[in-house]
Amino acid sequence: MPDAPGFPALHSRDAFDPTAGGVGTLPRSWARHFADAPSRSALTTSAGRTLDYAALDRASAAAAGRLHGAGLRPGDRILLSAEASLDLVVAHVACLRLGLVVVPTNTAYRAPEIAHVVGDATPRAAIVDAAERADAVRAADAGVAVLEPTIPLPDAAPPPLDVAAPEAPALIGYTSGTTGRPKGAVLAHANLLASVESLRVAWRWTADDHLVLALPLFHMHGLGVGLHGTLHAGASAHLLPGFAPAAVLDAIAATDATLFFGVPTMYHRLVDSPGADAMRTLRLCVSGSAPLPASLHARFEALTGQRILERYGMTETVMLVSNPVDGERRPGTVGVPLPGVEVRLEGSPPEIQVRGPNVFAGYWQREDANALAFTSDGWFRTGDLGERDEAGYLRIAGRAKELIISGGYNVYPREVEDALRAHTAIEDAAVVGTPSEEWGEVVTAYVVGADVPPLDALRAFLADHLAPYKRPRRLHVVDALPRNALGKVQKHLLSATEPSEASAT
Ligand code: MCA
Ligand code: AMP
Repeated sequence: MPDAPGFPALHSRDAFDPTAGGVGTLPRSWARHFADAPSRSALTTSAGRTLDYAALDRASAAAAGRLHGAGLRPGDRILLSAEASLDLVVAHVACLRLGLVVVPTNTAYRAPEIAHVVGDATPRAAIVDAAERADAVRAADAGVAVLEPTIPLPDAAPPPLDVAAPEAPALIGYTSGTTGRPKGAVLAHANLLASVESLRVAWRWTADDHLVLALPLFHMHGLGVGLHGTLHAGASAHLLPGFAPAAVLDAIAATDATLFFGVPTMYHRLVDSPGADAMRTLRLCVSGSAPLPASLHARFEALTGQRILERYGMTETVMLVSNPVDGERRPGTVGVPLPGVEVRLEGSPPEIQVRGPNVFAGYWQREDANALAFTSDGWFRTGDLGERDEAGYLRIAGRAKELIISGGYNVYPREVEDALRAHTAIEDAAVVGTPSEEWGEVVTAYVVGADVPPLDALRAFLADHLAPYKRPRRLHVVDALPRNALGKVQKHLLSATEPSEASAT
């Protein structure tokens, strides 16, 4: 009997149990590997650093002791905003083992974006790897203890670790969902565990796997799938501080890697890179966070022999739906629900609604948003539109929510419009996503005003307000925005007039 009625049962159902055999939380899952496989490699870097499970246990326990000695207690929020590194991983593992609630925060954020997260999540501490972001945290709240990823605090004996309850909050991921300022999706320990257990089963992730991890560790893809999945499977990952095709290909060749996870923009850059054939040796290449064009799927297969496995997820739910490892992978679809996940298509046009042990319980202190995010019978409304293809696979047919996905990063038009309207020359602004081969979509602004500065000057103006990936890459000055009788901008009319990519700035 399939988990998700209406979808073919394609994933392995090998012993799927959302509690992973009763362990209940990620820290308790990791503790099994600390005890059973101490000398197995957990993390490697291109600088030649490695951490086995025993070293990860020792280093994270020591870091947890220092954080506890400084007064941090279970349930306290701690903002983490740093480039991927062994120190960051140790800090993250320490926080979860201690029962702190991690608030991963994009390193590209500017001061106002950081101030919003600090003001909303009210962290007691922050782990940050750049002076500018440290200053932004302190400016937002002088009471936050700001630390480097090495956590340079006096040593102290840790309290009992790995004792957080499955229902206790583990992570707050900021995401806008539908509209407005980013909201914090509160993921419980049980949600994080259920999702990686489901992936372990469906993707046949074992201790023999070695992942090349070039995704940032401040979003669910790199953190909740790449890092958590690796450590849950007792496997290993090669950490890269950022994405560069040559570094990824070198790491694959040098480390006997078996897995690579990326966003479509990464695959787009890899197919254009010399030596991409090195990916041929991998067991599995996974794509997600944004739609993978079927043409890119085909080009990648021709070059590397790999049929990319596309999957679909959200910050609020971690992973939901995936193409199968063993069965047919269908380009242009995201596959079928993962073990334990239920998916239904409701309304017209049909919205994807989900339920399962991986799905969060609600947004941080946002009862108003929670009332809209869940149906009266308890399903989470993704805001994505879906349909089944002829083989029963789920295809994402569009979005009911206003969201632009550029290079796998989400951009909420409203945030960009507000920042643009703060410019004295701009009377009105509307922001939409327009197609791009490299980025999937690019942020495109339509503005009204007599003396609107050129795009470069506008981007420079926005630099104080918005992360670089949110700043428009295309600009159109128009006489007026198309509005309906209620005064609402008809954005579909704007994107329909977008000139071809060649004419873009
Ligand atoms: C960087 N820039 C971008 C983006 N990334 N602009 C638009 N969209 C982007 N995604 C800016 C840079 O700041 C720089 O701006 C200019 O573009 C050129 O940078 P470049 O060096 O080419 O970019 P990069 O640093 O190589 O980054 C490209 C990237 C990166 C590696 C594709 O965007 C990335 O890591 N994306 C992954 C995002 C991710 O992890 N998403 C998962 C969300 P300037 O010229 O002004 O300096 S989690 C999620 O969605 C759910 C759970 C799911 O399903 O996974
Ligand atoms: P986030 O809020 O950053 O977690 O982004 C989640 C959103 O990314 C989803 O609601 C989808 O709109 C989108 N997304 C994730 N994976 C895919 C995919 N494979 N294809 C299309 N959209 C995706």
